[in-house]
Amino acid sequence: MIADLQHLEKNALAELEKADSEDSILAVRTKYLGRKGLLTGLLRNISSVPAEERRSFGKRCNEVKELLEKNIEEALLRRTEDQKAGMLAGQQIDVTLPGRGIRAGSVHPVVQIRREICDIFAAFGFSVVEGPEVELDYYNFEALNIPKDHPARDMQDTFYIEENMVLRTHTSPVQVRIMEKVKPPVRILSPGRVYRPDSDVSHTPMFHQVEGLLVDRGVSFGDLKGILTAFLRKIFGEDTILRFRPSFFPFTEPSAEVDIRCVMCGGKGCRVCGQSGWLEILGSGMVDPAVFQNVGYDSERYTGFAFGMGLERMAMLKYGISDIRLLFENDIRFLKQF
Ligand code: 2NL
Repeated sequence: MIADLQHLEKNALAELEKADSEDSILAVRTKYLGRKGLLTGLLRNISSVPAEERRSFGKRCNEVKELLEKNIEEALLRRTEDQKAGMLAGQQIDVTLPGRGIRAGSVHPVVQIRREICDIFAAFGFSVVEGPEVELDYYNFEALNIPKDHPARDMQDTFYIEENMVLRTHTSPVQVRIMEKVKPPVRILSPGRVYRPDSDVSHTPMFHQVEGLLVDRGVSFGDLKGILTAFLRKIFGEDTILRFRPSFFPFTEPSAEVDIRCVMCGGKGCRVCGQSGWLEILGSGMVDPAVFQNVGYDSERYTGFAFGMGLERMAMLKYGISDIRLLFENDIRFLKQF
């Protein structure tokens, strides 16, 4: 047994000497020190050594084991050092390769269109204002002349936080809060997130909106048409054709929906415009006197117009995006195209 051990030690050290790769060094370790290794085997059979020699045999075994472990560790270390030295000597690093670029992000299409809209209205003299997304029932509905039995106030159409508190369904409450604080003239634009419990191919429970409001003495429906026409032509091109179509909102009277000639088919009729040749792009109207009364404005003295639009829809039409869900998936391959 002692002779076996000496033999084993000699062989192991010789094999380690020859091992020139990490794998071959590790193979030596497995062969001698592994669970089924040769040295492990010798130790397991220690009972076949005469009792009076067992102590010294065991001691020798441990010495060999420690020596092997130390040499293997050193061999591995040497390998790494050799590798580093090789790299530093330029064997594996080609310093003439171009550096790895830092990938720049891109601005989300909804943010791009929001900035574009805010810039256009800022040039018209509008201030950009923001407000809370969790809103009192009063500001989201009551002050805007939306009656208690209106379908918009149904549990199905609004996220309720508490009986009198909701996730805002539009950004109009921001404008109501401003009107409570400042006297006319008022020219404001309120972009932001809004929430409605719809979810299907063309609706997401959270989306983005921009609303605008202008109040002053002598503001007419002609001013509404002029401003919105100038705005839409800046967004969709100077030769954009539009139409104003009668509509209804509880907070405006009269109200109008604004359509543009379909950007996809030019008016011939296609899938995007549902064969009508027109695309609904925003809602608008003259502020209802009831709203002015709620914020303490004298509706005999002041008139105003307001409008609202969905940003996802604007971005989809402007950039030719066919599915609203693409705007929410955060797939970089999609987003970096804009
Ligand atoms: C739409 C329609 C609209 C308004 C929003 C408004 C705000 C105040 C007073 C009166 Cl404080 N009106 N906002 C008016 C007409 C239409 O939005 O289709 N939005 C996506």
